[in-house]
Amino acid sequence: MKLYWCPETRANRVVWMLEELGVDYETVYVDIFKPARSAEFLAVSPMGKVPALDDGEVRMCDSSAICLYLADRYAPGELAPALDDPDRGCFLQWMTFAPGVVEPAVTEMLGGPAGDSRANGWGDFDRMVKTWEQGLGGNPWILGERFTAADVMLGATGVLFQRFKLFRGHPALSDYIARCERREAFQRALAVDRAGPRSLPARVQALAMGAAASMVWVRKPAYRLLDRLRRRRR
Ligand SMILES: N[C@@H](CCC(=O)N[C@@H](CS)C(=O)NCC(=O)O)C(=O)O
Repeated sequence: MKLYWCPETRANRVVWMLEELGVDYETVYVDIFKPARSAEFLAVSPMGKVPALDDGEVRMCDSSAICLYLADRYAPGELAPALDDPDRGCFLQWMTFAPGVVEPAVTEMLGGPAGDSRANGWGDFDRMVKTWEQGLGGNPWILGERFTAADVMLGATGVLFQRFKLFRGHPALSDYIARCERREAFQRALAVDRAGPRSLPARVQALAMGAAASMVWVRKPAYRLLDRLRRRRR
């Protein structure tokens, strides 16, 4: 199995997933900061984005699709509830929550005043956090007592955004993210990332991310205030 990957990207979700599964894989480094993309890679990932997976006859991209595929294929009934399991529906809902709701809600909140929460599929940051917390409902994992691929998707996304301290004031969510981070497979995935190559632009981006993370406490309240003023005017 070949994983097209770059450190400190969404590819870490799949590395974590593969480590949970304990299957053999090799990583193929793609420097996403350079425009060049090999034809071999583009055949697996038409958008030229990581992660992408080549598993013999199966070639696919997108972290949530890959994690779902891997769980169904290599750990059915364990990391993915079986098709006839009543938890299957909820599992699918949470599998798409990270890319469909968490990512855009955070990007919007960090990037500027909010749009229309009713029209936007992700609602807004507060609705997203509330829903995630309610979903956990005091349980260790999103489906209750069992850890699944949905926790890989949510946990990896949570760890990334926790760097921006976005979940301060949400202890249940912070605890959940810390619990994900403590998993041995997560730690192994982190080691894979840390051992990976880093081009100069990647290092610059990491520095910029660090700076943005510390700025967030200035930007966040300012955007919130702007947003409230806008809503009042509507
Ligand atoms: N929805 C995709 C998003 C993949 C994605 O945007 N990957 C970024 C790195 S985190 C990338 O490869 N960017 C390089 C580019 O767009 O050229 C997923 O979850 O896999």
